This record gives sequence, structure tokens and C-alpha cells, in this order.
Amino acid sequence: MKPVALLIAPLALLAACSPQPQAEPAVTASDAWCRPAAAGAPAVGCYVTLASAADDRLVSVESPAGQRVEIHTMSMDGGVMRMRELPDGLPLPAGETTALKPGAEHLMLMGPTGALDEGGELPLTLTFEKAPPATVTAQIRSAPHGMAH
Ligand SMILES: [Cu+2]
Repeated sequence: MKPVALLIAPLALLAACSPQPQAEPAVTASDAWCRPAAAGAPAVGCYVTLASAADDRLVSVESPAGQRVEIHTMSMDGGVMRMRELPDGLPLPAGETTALKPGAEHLMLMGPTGALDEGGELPLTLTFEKAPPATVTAQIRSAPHGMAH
């Protein structure tokens, strides 16, 4: 038995030292919702929770319910909350959950094609740098109490 044990020990050591395999790129999108809007509204905020297995990035979003969808962030600028587009998209760190929500990162559905009535829904197709694209159904509902855009 001695020669076998000698053979196994170095192999076990090798396995312990090799780096962890990279997680497969995969993003889970959940709890998507958009604010209601009257017909002719210029833009409306949409939100979604993203959980990524590997380091990834939300690079673009599309929806047939609007002319285009922008990825926005909000920051304080001279005491005023302002939003701006993230031209490189939104980073999604491995193993973390990123919640797009009112007052923080959000999606902006530009030029909705019609009224967005509370209780309705619309599709959002999310494109990632590595993970396959995902289409989610966003519920149209009002923001929870006390939450600003
Ligand atoms: Cu915005």
C-alpha cells in the first residue's frame, strides 16, 4: 500500500493548490418593475434586481415599449440629485446582488410608445458583457411609499 499512498499525496496537494474554476457567466434578473406613465411622457424609470455568478456588466437594455432604454445612475451634484447615463453600462461584481432602485442606479425607458397603466407589464431585454441575454417582464406599479425617483 505504501507506493499508492505516495502517489496519491502529491496529486491531492496539486488539486488543493490549483485555482478555483471560474464561475460560468450567468445573471439572474428578478423583481423588474416600471413606473406608470401617461401617454406622451418623455421617460419613465424601470428597476430590476440582478445577481451575477461571475464578474459581468449590464451593457444595454431594449424594450419594444419605448424608443430606447438607458442605464442611469444618480449622484449628488452641488446639493442636487442628478441622473446621468452610464456609457459603459453597470458593473456586476461576482457573487453580488445589484438592486436597481429609485434614488440609485435605474433604467430609463425613453419615449414610451403609449400609456403605461398601473397593473400592466412590459418586456425588458437585458444584454450582458458575458452572460447570455435575459428578457424579464416588468410589472407597472407605483413606487413604494417615500421613495423618490
Ligand atoms: Cu434616469
